[in-house]
Amino acid sequence: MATTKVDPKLNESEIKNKPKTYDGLTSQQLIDSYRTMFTSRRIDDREILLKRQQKVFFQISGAGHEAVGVAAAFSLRPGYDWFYPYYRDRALCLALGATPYEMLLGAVGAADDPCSGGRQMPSHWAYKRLNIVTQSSATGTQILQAVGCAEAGRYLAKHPNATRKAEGDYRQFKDIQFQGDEITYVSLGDGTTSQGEFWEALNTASNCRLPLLFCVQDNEYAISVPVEVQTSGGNISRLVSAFPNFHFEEMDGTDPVIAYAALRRAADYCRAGNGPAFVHAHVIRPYSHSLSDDERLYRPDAERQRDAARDPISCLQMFLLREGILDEKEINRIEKEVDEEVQAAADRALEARVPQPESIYHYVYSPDLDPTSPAFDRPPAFASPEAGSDGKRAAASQPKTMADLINATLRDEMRRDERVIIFGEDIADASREEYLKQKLIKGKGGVFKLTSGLQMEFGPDRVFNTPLAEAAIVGRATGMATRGLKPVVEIQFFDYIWPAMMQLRDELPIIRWRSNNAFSSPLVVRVAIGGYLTGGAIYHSQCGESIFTHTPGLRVVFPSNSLDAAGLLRTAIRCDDPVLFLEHKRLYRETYGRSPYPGPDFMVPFGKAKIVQPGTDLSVITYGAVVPRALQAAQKLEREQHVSVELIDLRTLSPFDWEAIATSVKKTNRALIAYEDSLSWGYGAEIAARIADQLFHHLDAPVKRIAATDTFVAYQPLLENAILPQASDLFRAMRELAEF
Ligand SMILES: Cc1ncc(C[n+]2csc(CCOP(=O)(O)OP(=O)(O)O)c2C)c(N)n1
Ligand SMILES: [Mg+2]
Repeated sequence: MATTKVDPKLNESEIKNKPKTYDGLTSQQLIDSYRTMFTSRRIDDREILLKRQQKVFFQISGAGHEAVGVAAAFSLRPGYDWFYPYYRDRALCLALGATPYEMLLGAVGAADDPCSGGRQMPSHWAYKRLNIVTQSSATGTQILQAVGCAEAGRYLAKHPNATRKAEGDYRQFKDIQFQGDEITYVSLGDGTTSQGEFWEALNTASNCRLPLLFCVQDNEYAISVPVEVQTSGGNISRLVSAFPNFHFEEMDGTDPVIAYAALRRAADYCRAGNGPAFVHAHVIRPYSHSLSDDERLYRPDAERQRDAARDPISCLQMFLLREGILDEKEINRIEKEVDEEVQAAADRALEARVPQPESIYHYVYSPDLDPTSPAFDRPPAFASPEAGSDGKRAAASQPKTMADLINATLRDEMRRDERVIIFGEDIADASREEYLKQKLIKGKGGVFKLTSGLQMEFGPDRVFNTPLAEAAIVGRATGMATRGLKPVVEIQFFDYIWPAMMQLRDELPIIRWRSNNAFSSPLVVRVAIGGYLTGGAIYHSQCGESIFTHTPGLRVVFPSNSLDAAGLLRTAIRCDDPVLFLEHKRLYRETYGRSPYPGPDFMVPFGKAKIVQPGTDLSVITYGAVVPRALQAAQKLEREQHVSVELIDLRTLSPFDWEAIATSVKKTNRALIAYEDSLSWGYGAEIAARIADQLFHHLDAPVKRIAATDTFVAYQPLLENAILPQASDLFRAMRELAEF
């Protein structure tokens, strides 16, 4: 371990009186480090014991990683900086201010476990007061969120007015704090550097010079897979060294003095606004991966003993003795105190209240703001054509396409709420702003032009293009929303949403639930979806909405016309939950369902279907681009065979309007669910099952579904027509059901 040289500028008496430091750490800080590191290890040991006694249900340790954690905590500020740690960061969290009792509450799954209220495994840290953000078990998903967190800090420093609370929307419930020179810390293991999201995060942190401190804790194993299999050449520092704007450190992370010096330099670099830092800490993993793993199966004794010789706890103990900072008696006293504290904390935690089964539904969605409530039901205020002789007013009263109204709604919401920011692929007018300023170009504003003109009005820090990386779009947005911003991001085509699937399934929708309401990430993901494009083919025609309605915590919206799109998008932006907003490409510029702009306050609540046409003989339940096709079929059936069809447009798929369906089916006694996605396992399966289950006695015919074939959509229009449900298919299905 290194001892600092004394500053040569000091005079002799100053030198004498100046307390000796060790690369900036005082003796007291080293003693505190020892206490924290020892506490961390002892909590692990206690949990292991409790697991063997079956009093806790999982254990993963921070053993071997204690020194780097404590050093990071000394270099950063709890409740000021932001932290996206991972499960080995027990010592970091203790050093930042989490207590052994809090940690043991997590181990037993207590109701008052501050990390998750017994919902997550232990060592999934989340301490709101310390700005330690909830994390999942999925390795690496925290990294892009940390990028978004760092971006949010920078944005808020530039837009302090955005932090103001406002009545009547999510802002009322979303506190914002920022410091201006804060750092975001994110840690991960060596194996996790293999995840694509890690590289996406490095790229954006580098390109945007974000104050983000990466801390890779390299214990040379990812469960049983050694580092040379994960990382070409076996050293991650070498691979990342070409990223511009970074400060790099690679050091022995088992030595708190060396680790502190490196982390301090890294933190200073970030805090000064120079850009991100990458700290590569070589550590050990003396306790196997977790209690479910036995490393003796893949690591020979000699290798394990080599590691044990570098154990940070015993090394620091020897250092303290050698330097005369503590004697044996004092070390024994600290260890005894720690043992007593951990024992007492464990005893208390074992007595703690457990969560009640009824609580499982708490915090799936915001408890504060219900987007199905009347607060989100606001009538349209159309501009009247007579009201003004100016051309503008007259134009506003003209029927507008869905594309126009989505654009207008985004614009009005951005004017109203400075927390709204928009990003995605190609959504800016032009990233090379000078071309716009010199009026050399008109600007793009989205491949479907839905965001056209927004960058020009709101500037490039509120409307910007991202790299072609869907996980990064959603992950960054999630981090920003955790801090209180309201990202409204775009996924260019539903067919390409899949790189973001980890973020959309394992992260965004469950941040609130898994943190027991300590954190939330309300944001909007707009996605161009669907087929009927004549040539859209496999990769520009997909639906697949049921994959997302199957995810608790996510609201899923699918409008069929301009007016609903405007009203539902506004609700999506103002509500307090994450929303997947599906926009059918074929409907963007359709003549069907155009509407004048309904004004800046028009809202449609979620979970309220629209009766497109009332009827008495059968109920057709549908949404999206099937609505106009079903309407056409229903009108023909009425004309030709006097069958009266009640046509229901669900508008939102999660939540959905069961009451409207039930009321209709009780009246007509026949139900057809029509949707564009492939038939099997689709959205209609759930609706059909519910009808069969709950309305069985009201049915005069089997519940029917009509949907696409169980194939992808083909390019050749003849094939496309055969695959997707057409008005003629809907007509036939309705007629058969009416005749049953
Ligand atoms: C995306 C994902 N894949 C697999 C796993 C299972 N898993 C949990 S930890 C882990 C190894 C992580 O190794 P590393 O990043 O080196 O961290 P360490 O545990 O060594 O500190 C694996 C494969 C997971 N949690 N998430
Ligand atoms: Mg590892």
